[in-house]
Amino acid sequence: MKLSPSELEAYSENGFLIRRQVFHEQEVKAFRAAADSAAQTAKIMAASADARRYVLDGNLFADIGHTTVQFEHQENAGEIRVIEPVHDLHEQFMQLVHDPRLVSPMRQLVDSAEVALWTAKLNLKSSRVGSGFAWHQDTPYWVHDCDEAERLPNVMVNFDDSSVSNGCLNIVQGSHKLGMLPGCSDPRQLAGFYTDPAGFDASAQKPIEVPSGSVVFFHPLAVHGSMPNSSSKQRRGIILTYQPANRPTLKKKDIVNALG
Ligand SMILES: O=C(O)CCC(=O)C(=O)O
Repeated sequence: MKLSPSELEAYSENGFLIRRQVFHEQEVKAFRAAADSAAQTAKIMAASADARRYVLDGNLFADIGHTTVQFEHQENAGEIRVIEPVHDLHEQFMQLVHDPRLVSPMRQLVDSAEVALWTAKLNLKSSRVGSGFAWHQDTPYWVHDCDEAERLPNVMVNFDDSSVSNGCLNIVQGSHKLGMLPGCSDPRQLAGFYTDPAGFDASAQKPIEVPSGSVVFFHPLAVHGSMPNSSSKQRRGIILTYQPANRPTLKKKDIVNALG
């Protein structure tokens, strides 16, 4: 399960690395069911009296304890876009945190004998209504909570076949080498979190078009984003982010060392 020298070389050159169909069809079916069930749970949580609801750039968010649920824009506000963290909302996702197919490569990418979870985001993108995500790096979200934000590699597990038409992840090849880039300065409330397009070459973008069950490891400094889902097919996936062992998670601040 370890990454080969050529895979490690590709990751350090490109800022990402794809492994196709790592999870087989039965496992992927279970992930899809878990995603749908977590979304139902999150809807109930977001409607509860404990939820703190707010709107940023036209999108409804709800914070329930340490969990943040982000809904789709206005007219599709019944649909969930992101749940973070999601690993403790479903046993299937908790097991995935410890799966050696993710943990073994992560030990190499984090450069640590043992690793812990940093955060886990469920990214849902419903057919026709699923929104895009503008170009961004992850480090600006994390630098205030972690002294080593460059040591927080991601892995996205794709639950559906992912293509440009259903809004697959897009990564700008080599952009992780540019360091932390300036954010945008337009009137959007979250503008500062989106990378200013003047700072990188968007023509180097690579759409991660992969069959379900495939995984993509990517660097926290890699500029990435996605287009809206214009197809009749859903695009669901989870992004798990790891760190050296014995460090607290981003939001709940508990320690979730990976067993795999
Ligand atoms: O779900 C997507 O479309 C992109 C996800 C992403 O870029 C992120 O969660 O950082």
